[in-house]
Amino acid sequence: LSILAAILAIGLGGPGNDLRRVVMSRCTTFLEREDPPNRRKICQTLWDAFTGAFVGRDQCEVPLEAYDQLVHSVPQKDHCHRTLFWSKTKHVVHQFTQGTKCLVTLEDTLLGFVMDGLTWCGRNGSRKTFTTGCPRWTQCPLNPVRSFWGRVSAAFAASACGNATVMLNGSLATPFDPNSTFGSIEVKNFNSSRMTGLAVVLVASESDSATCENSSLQNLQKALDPALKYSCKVVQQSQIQGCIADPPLACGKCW
Ligand code: N1C
Repeated sequence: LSILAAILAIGLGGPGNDLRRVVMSRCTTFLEREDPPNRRKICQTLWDAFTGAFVGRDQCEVPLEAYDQLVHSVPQKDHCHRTLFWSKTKHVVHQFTQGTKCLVTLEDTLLGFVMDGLTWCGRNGSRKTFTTGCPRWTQCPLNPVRSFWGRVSAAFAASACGNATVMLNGSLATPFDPNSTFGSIEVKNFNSSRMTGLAVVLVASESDSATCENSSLQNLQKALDPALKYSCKVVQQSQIQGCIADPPLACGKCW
């Protein structure tokens, strides 16, 4: 059996095999923590649904719906009152969620965890997966990576319930960018019968004059269903770092 496996590995060698290895190993690592008995089966299903979305397709013609099956094929948990969205604050956000375990971002769920930082695409008429020579984010709108994040972000936002949080970058002139994934996809997929409110944490550094009166935040407020309770608070980056270094016993006591 191992000889057969070796021959198969050589036969399937080259681009794509690495991607499969990374995806499968991240998937099993993630599920180890949650420990469902059938994780190999779940990860194989994930890989099949994932590659089904883009293999054999032109690398600029992968619609968001191509990932519908992937989104529906993996188990999803509810994170009431714990959902954390972000835009242009990725680094501090993930330091925070990993350090405190208080809130949950898309990268703390199976699909986000597995695909974070990866690049992939297919080619017309090829059964292979590629990780180089793929379009960049802005090169064409319907590229496989961008469509993936669009589709899973929509699902993540639609599943949010209770009071959700978003960390925005207070050092920018426009902390709420309507063209970002958060602004163009997540906000539009909030379900106000599941969600009760959105708490904006405007992450500021000492040198900037971030305020909740920023006009882009007024636009965010206008874009929300009036049924959602909106709040905003400026929080210094140093305070978040302090919280990561010394997590409070009760989540929610960081700011
Ligand atoms: O465009 P953005 O931010 O507003 O997207 C962030 C928003 C988050 O709330 C996430 O739920 O959308 C979701 N999301 C990811 O989880 C994610 N992980 C990695 C969106 N994009 C994600 N990436 C990569 O970050 C993606 O490849 C793209 O290049 C950036 C978008 O980050 P942004 O502009 O700071």
